[in-house]
Amino acid sequence: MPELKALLFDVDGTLAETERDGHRVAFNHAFAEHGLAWHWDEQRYGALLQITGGSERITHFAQSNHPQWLGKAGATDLITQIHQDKNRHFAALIAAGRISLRPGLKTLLQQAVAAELQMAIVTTTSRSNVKALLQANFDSSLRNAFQLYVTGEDVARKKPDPECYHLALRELELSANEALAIEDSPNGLKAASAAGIRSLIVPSVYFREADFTGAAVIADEFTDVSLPALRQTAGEAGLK
Ligand code: XBP
Ligand code: MG
Repeated sequence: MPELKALLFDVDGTLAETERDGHRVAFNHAFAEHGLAWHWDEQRYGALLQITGGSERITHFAQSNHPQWLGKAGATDLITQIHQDKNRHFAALIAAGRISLRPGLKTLLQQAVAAELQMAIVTTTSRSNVKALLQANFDSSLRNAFQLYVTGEDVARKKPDPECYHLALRELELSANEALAIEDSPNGLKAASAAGIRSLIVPSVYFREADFTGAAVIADEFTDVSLPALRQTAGEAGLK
């Protein structure tokens, strides 16, 4: 039975509640900055999370709600610009301390460092967003504990496609059953499962009622998770 060698962490919703209070707010700032009377309230944003990737999400919204705007010359470039501006607003919100880490996360990371597990970030958000979040919330020793960062810029297809997880396994030279993915959403679970990796699911606010069939472990918060218990439960589910 293979030994658990690595924890692969998703970012948005998993490390912190970045979606509702961070990205959503930042998208709205960017829309206003571009003179667009678009506003994503909490409920609408929850539905839009089915579409992963910030620029993909804006494009999908425009296709469904503002097709004429999308048909204009230059709309694609404008979406790229709005997305970049959204990420600038997101970084400012993070730097202002508006988003805290999910409870219990740091303790689990410290336990994993002490156990000499490998740790990686496997997200399809932009690299700049990951850097902003980690810079604001982790000291250098915890930041350095992640030996690999796979982000949206590194893949052609975002979650639920497994490409990011395949890439992480290749880079870490691990087989799927030596790693555990830590995710908050059905799209994240699908991505990990499609790569053959088992998941610990810590649902974020938008996914409290979601279907996580196939997860190895489901916990409300990291405070309910300890590394020894995780190893044991994951072991019962096939890891050791
Ligand atoms: C993250 C996403 C991202 C964020 C916004 O998914 O879907 O699009 O919402 O970030 P996951 P960007 O947590 O599964 O990686 O605007 O940088 O895409
Ligand atoms: Mg997520």
